[in-house]
Amino acid sequence: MGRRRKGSATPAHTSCVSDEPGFVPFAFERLPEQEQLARSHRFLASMRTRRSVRDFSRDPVSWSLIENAVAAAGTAPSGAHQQPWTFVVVEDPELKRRMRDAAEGEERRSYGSRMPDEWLEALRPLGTDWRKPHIEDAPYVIVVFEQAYGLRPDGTKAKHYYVRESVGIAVGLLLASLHEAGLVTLTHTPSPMGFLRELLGRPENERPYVLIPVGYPADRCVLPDLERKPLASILVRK
Ligand code: IYR
Repeated sequence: MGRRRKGSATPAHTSCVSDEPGFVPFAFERLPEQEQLARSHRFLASMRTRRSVRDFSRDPVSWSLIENAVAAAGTAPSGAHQQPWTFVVVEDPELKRRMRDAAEGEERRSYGSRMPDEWLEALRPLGTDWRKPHIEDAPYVIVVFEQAYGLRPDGTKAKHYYVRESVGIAVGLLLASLHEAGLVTLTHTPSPMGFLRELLGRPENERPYVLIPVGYPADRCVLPDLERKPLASILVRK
């Protein structure tokens, strides 16, 4: 960012050819405009069909789709390129049952007394409650952990930067990749979700960020009738 060669006013990134150690040429393929537009429209049309799903079928999903999606998520930009994320993919039925039990225990308390009326009111259109069958029904549950700090081999801590932002971007790519692969997901944040670290045996520097059941919608699946904000209300051009 704004990196300048010593003793020069020219930003280094104005040229993609560099003989500086630690830098390599960027093999960038510039697309014809027609192709750019076609790809951009195709991606938008696809993303417009993405929905958060709460009723999952128990149909199996090819492991390669999950692996590829996690690999795609791992391409996300991150603070200081520290890649402060771990994706734990759970398929073991017993482990999923224990995650569901723990999540439902917390959610029962949240819906029962911890969430203020305003919050419950905001969630009403989504039709959510304390029951979380998707954690057991979905063939895979991806639990994303943020690495609050790094652990060096000698056990000392390395500061991580922009962890939440970095992991949020990675999760966006993960969701888009799973959607492109013809799967459905739910971005679920059981509250609180500290129990996931212990249940999944993760180290002390990792914090659960989100839990994502992945699979196919159940035959009986219904969705809340929601609309997305129009472009004119989210895009400001100056
Ligand atoms: N964690 C609860 C409540 C919940 C909160 C928000 I913000 C949502 O968008 C949806 C649900 C639950 O998972 O039910």
